[in-house]
Amino acid sequence: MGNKRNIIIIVLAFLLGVGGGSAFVKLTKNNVRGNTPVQNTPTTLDHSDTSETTDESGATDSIDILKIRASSELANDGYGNYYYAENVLDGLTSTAWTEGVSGNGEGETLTYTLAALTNIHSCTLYNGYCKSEDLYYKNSRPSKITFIFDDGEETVLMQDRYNVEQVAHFKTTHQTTSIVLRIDETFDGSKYTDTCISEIYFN
Ligand SMILES: [Ca+2]
Repeated sequence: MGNKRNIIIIVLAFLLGVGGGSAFVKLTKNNVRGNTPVQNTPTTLDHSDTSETTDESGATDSIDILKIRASSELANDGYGNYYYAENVLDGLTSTAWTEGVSGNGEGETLTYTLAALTNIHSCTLYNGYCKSEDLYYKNSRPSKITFIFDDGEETVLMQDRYNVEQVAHFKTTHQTTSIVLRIDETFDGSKYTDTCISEIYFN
């Protein structure tokens, strides 16, 4: 009888153990899947995601360009050189956006559509066609540019320097969902009236 009782106790303990074990597993899965408490637990990643990309106004510091559109683009030259607006975003100083109207392109624009309300502090720009020094001076390059944001505009004077990064720090941090860059005035090219910009970054 004593042995039988012990066996029953052992079997009951085993069943309880298995049951308890499986309940524990389910609870764990539920915690992972149901996950509100888990996700709300601050982690380094979650913290940096929220605190570094948005401020109190909901504007983000990370530039996410949905679309860039030029008011005009010079047609390709038939030798494999293209002058798309996107050339200012490709990381190459050897490619440039070139406006495509007659004259030096005063008034021509690049329009950026951003994914969200974004803080814009400055613009970094490679002026002119930086594929070579010869091409830089043969083509025109902006001497004055106006940047138009949702909350206002700023005009910046450019330097006439080949293959040099120029940084324009805006007077104020602009909060905007779009940016229009307008060529106001140019340094004239020695051979062509096409105005070029090789690279543009916003921060
Ligand atoms: Ca480029």
